[in-house]
Amino acid sequence: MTGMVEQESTGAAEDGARATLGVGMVGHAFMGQAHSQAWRVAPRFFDLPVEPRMAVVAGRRAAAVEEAARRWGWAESETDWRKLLVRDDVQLVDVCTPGDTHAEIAIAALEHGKHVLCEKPLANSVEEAEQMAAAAADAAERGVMAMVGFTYRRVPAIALARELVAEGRIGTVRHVRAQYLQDWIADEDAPLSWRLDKQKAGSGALGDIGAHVVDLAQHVTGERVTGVAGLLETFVDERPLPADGGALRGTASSGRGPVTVDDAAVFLGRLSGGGLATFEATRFAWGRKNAIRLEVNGSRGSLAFDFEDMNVLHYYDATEDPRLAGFRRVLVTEPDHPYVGAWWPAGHGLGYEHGFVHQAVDLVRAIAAGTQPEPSFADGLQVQRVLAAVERSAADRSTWTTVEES
Ligand code: SOE
Repeated sequence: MTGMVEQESTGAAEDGARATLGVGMVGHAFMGQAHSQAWRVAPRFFDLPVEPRMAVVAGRRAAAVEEAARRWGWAESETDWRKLLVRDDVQLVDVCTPGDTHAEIAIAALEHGKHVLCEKPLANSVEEAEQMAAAAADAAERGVMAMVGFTYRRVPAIALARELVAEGRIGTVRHVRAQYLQDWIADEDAPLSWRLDKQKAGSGALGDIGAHVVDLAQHVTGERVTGVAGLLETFVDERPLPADGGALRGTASSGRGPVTVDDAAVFLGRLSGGGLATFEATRFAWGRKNAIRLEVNGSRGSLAFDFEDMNVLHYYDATEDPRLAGFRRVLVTEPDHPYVGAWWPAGHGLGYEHGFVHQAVDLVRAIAAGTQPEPSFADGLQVQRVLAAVERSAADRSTWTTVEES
């Protein structure tokens, strides 16, 4: 069955026939676990037009993928992801593998008429991202949808920030200050994760976490980064080999290997509306665990967010009486805030995993409605072009570099 939602009896007489969307997920490490949780929880808290069904998870090692299926609630497991493409009970393929396999899996799935959710960054190169965006455009004509997982868009405070900018509450955007700060490899003896291997990950901090803040800056402002000047640095160029396949915050074994990606990226950007942006992405910021900081200054006010205090958005209204004006700390935990009404009573707060649930909800609703989910593969390609421009600029030693247009 291609791209369609399957009509299936739930077996519960009072429910009658209920439409389901069979999901097949590829990869079951950190992102696979976050996505599993989302597929399981989404239909319980949100009213969905179709019920996601966790049909099958794929992974290369039989014992590990069987255990993942059992633990995370997948009905079956497979050791060959290609088997998912020919299963009638899979309508959506969820790609949670390292970047070097995104293009192959996503394009094959789209060609087999499966909707696709693909982890970020979309690909390891602009060329691959172009092929993926082209495959997605073709598939969309057949009603088959593709979405890239820039999950932080679905944090309620970020969604609220976007609404406020769109409503004109801070006026014309003058500045964006965007940082993604982590410290999980600040220790020089932290093992060589696959995220430090260019072959697997494409780039380092730039693609892994810089991609998120490029997407967030563009998403919140509704603008595009049109040009950049950047620096990339690798502080530690050799590390102990991992004992456990290169998991995030994994353990080291004996032997050492080269780091082939950037450890940190710093760049300036010009926004399509004329504003200026600064970006910083690093895993060497001791004490910063997952600090995604976004500040937007406009002609009438400012907004500021930090993921380490993710239920809060700071808002400054420059039109207020100057004697009383000041940053307002908005607790984004009210039923009127984006996504929040589906969860707990006001004030009880959400966490990291909820963004993945909201992503699943928005994707399922778009598929059921036959509309293009966002961010699309074209959006993922555009972010990839920004990353590539930063790499070119850094290689040329800070030459101003225009971001290519599609
Ligand atoms: C590792 O830096 C990582 O897991 C990223 O790959 C994710 O995209 C981010 O959400 C958390 O950190």
